[in-house]
Amino acid sequence: MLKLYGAARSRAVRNIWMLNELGLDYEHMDWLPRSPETKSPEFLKLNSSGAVPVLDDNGFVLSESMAINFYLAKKHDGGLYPSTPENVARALQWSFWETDRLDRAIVNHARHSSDLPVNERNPEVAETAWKDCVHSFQILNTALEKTDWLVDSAFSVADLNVASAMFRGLALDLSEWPNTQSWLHRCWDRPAAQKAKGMRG
Ligand SMILES: N[C@@H](CCC(=O)N[C@@H](CS)C(=O)NCC(=O)O)C(=O)O
Repeated sequence: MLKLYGAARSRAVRNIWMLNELGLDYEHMDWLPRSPETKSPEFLKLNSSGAVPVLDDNGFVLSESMAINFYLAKKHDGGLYPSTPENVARALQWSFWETDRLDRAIVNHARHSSDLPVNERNPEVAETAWKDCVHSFQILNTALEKTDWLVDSAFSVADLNVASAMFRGLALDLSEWPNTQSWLHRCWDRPAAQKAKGMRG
């Protein structure tokens, strides 16, 4: 039985979306980041950093949300794992790019412009993060000029990994980057994504 550790209000939402796409049954350990459960010795044995998400596939334990999605997409045939080495590499390229350039920026922007209590917000952090986000929205906009999807001609793990990390972008006005905006909504309109979104409460 597959077991996923991590609440939908964490990066685990990416893996919940993937599990939904693949129609897989799983046991959900609905734990928030930094919750007491994630500090238990049992969980620290699975991931010594204490971070979620973590996947346990019958004893094969994996952390890192992007890696978990590549593993699931490869193992279970849902048409989301690219079929050529070049396209696998391209999907990895986009996933690493997202983690490196956008993941922290989009979270920092949300936290320091709206999520944190007003007295904990730092406008300078929000502003720097926004500049990084804008740069990334432009890169995506250029990549999506002539295609609906990031890799090849169909939705894949690449779109899922990047779009899921851009969850907060759904609430932003991205009309300056129309290709990015329409792609983001095209991805999140998928039933598997909507189901994962609904679990965020
Ligand atoms: N790069 C990791 C990041 C994991 C991560 O930072 N998870 C956060 C929740 S979204 C967490 O558990 N933070 C608490 C901690 O690190 O103690 C991934 O994509 O899985």
